[in-house]
Amino acid sequence: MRNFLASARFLASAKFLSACAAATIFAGTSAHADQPVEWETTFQAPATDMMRQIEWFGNYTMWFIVPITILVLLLLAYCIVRFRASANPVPSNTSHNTLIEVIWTVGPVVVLLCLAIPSFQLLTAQYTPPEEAKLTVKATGNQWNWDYEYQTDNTLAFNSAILQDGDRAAAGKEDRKAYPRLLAVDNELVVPVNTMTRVLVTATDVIHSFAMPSFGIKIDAVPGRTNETWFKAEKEGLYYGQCSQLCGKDHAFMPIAIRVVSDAQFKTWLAAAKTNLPGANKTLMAEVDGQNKVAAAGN
Ligand SMILES: [Cu+2]
Repeated sequence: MRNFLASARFLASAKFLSACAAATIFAGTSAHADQPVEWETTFQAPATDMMRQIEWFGNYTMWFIVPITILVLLLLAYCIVRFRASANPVPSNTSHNTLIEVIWTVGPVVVLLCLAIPSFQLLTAQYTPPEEAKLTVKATGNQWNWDYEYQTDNTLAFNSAILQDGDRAAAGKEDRKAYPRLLAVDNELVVPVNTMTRVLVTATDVIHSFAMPSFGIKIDAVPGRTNETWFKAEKEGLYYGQCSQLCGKDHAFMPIAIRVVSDAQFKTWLAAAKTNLPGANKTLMAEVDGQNKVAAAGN
């Protein structure tokens, strides 16, 4: 109870309000796309059409959940009060009522149909890429980092691990808003904007899961098996996800970072990355973070 009161007080406190305000301002001005924010109760902003559909379905479902919960609560309360032993000393012997039985059978069937149809449509859409992929990358989960491989003319492969605090300065990633603790990585997966991207997902040791909330993708990385998912990011920026399958002691420390850039930036980066990955990343960061600073200043 004391904990509850403490959290209630916190919710009402200025600290919480200022945290909300800060989060709103951050979401509003940041050109760094999406990552979790404190006290978040909703999804991250969608960066793909698929995530927009998932978000829609989540909200749609609430239109059934909330009224049903309220109805059941009211019925329970009514029965508890109206038919309590003291007010109702002689209980009814009724055992059947055809009308009520039809209602409580047909009602749930209709509700389930209303949920099942859009749900299956969404599921089908997730497994049906609307067009042929223009870029294929392979993500391999390891305990506890990711290997990325670009299936382009000359294959590009590199490892992506959590950014250690000691390496921030050398990597030029000291801005903790853009490169948050536990989410930032040393080498991001770079992809072009508005490009159909296929992701082949596998693992070397145990089952991991490749998940990117604002893209609406989450798929298991299973050793000896290749799973496939896809996304088409609509907005440039830096997106964060995490391994989403318990995979050992450092499960919480194998983030996924995807940097969505323009087509031209991607081509330049890809060409440079094949010979010098750290150099290519630095050049790209300088360009993108420079643009963001201009955008944040309101120019
Ligand atoms: Cu993992």
